[in-house]
Amino acid sequence: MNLNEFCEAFECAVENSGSIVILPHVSADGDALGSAIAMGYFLISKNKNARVVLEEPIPDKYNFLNNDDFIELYEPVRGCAADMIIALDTGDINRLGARKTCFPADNTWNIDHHKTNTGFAKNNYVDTLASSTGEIVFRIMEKMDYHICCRPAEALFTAISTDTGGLRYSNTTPDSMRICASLLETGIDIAEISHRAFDMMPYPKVLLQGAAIDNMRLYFNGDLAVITLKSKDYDFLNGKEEYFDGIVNLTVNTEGVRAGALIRETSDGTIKVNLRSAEDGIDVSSLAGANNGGGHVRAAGFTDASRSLEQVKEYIMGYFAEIFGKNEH
Ligand SMILES: [Mn+2]
Repeated sequence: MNLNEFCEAFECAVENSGSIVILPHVSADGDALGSAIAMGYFLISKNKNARVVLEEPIPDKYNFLNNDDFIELYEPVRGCAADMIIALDTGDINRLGARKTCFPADNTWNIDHHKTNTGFAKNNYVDTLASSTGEIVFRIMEKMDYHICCRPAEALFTAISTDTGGLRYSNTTPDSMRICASLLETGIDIAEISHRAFDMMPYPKVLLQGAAIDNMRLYFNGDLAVITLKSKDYDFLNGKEEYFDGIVNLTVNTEGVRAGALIRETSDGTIKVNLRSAEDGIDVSSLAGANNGGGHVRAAGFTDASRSLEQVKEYIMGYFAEIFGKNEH
């Protein structure tokens, strides 16, 4: 289905629906939240009873997007039934978490850019060349003659800029930049949005970075960086797991490092491993896959409930010893 056909069908479905629920994926990131919130403003402008229903509370760093009462937390008792349901930035139905029970067969819509999208809705629009779902949502709104400004413009800029690392990652296209340029023309404060989305950190996260750097060691002449953290090393987080977002990048952001691992003990004793590779020739998803985890060539992870932190570290060192062809502990 091309964009024109999709928009025609989508417009018709919106017109014929009174209540519409918008679902971003679990552990919603900037793209999922920004796209969903922008879509909420759009549908409300069409006088629809629209709600964005989230699996978890909005992470602190994106709280600036939470300006309206149409954004709510999922409550199983209340459910999220509606005339029309739209999943955004969600590759497969399990990424809806508990809310997948509100995803019936009829009048469901799936707008996404993940290559792995399973087409789980009745109506699917998946553009794998788009940098972000925000970019697709922008195009849909443009086609439907919505005047994008203010809050929806901020939400879409957040979506596109976070999925492209501030228009720096290889998924950034001339189109992503053109769309961001037109969002900028609406008068949004991109310095403020970027500061909140990329630079600003709550103090516990600053402390976490410090702990991670303190516990990072280099091996194999600097080819591999490993951060190990016991749960007592980060008890100041008070369980805010979202602060771990991006911490593993400290490994491959170190000059010369070709692969990195963050190995940490969680409060229930299981070990969580985040892996990064700085080159396509080192595929960390195969290491993750061999341990019932998953991910991409350069970013992957797994959880281990049977081994200790030291054992997992030993195992990972053994794996990379083969890749880097040296023996060192
Ligand atoms: Mn996305």
